[in-house]
Amino acid sequence: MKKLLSTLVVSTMVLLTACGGGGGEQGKPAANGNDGAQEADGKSILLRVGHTLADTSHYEKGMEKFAELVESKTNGAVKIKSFPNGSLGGERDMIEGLSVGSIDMVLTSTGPMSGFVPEVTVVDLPFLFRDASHAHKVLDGEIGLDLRKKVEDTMGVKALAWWENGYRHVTNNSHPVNKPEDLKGFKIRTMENDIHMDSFKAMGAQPTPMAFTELFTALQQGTIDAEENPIPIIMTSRFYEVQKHMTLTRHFYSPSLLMMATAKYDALTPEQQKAIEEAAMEAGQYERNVVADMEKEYLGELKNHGMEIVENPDLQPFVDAVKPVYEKYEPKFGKDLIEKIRNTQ
Ligand code: EAX
Repeated sequence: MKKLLSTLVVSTMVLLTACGGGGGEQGKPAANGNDGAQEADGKSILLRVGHTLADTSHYEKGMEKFAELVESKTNGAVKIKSFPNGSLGGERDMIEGLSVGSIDMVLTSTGPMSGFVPEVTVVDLPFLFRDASHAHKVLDGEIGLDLRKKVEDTMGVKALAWWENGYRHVTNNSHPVNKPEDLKGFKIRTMENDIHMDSFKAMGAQPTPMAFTELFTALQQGTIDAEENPIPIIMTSRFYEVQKHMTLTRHFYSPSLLMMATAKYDALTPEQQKAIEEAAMEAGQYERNVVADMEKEYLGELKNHGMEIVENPDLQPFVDAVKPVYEKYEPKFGKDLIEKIRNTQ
């Protein structure tokens, strides 16, 4: 019932947004027979992409590049309109919306995917990747392709490309965190992801799963003590206003997936489909570089905003603390796959 309700809410929000979005009439057959939404000119197809981050975020910078590439590769026949700030709903709701056709495209982290395609959350295991370039090699290789295919087969959507959210770090409003024991008793917001929740339980905290769209208010009201997110989000979603401390724990590498409703994809010509796929890949590479630049640039700015940052914690105690998570999930994902990921050079 809850799921149905949330889907109805999303559909209504999308319809209201769509009408208010000035994107032309919803559903009017396109000049080339597509059933996509029309631009006012009645010639081009408008695809709406939802995400939860700020309009100054790495996701939005990637979206700007994606829109530019799609328009140039299709000579203006297909246009992209980004809806940041969770304006089309939280990630779980938008993912649901893809499957019921109320959302054209979504850029989401894999976090909330555990309820849809549990297999894809192998990438959410703690301390799995050596660094971002290791993660890129895995995601851009055979393993990443298999995971995208798994998403497509399970959900009946197009999983266009791996983008990046980034390495996640713990923030809190109480004291510096130098070791797992310092997390004891923290009510920490996590994504709606079993691995993330089990990891923080193993580290001694009390995980509270919550949609990103509710997070800032929960921090502001103090209903949770801590959260974890990449540096670009802590900056562009202004968490420094409600979190005093950060420790660069790098406990999860958080990839993102750009997905598209199959009906919208199928309504495009083969040339337009190829253009969308190429643009998604190229914009994803661009967006990863934006994350790297923001991580360098924003650490100093967060200090200027008053955050106290533990930059080089000893991570070994955190790695040791989450060993039970691997004992629990290795049988689920398969030891071979985890070893294959770890050994990718
Ligand atoms: O995908 O929910 C989160 O903490 C994510 O980092 C955010 O929605 C971007």
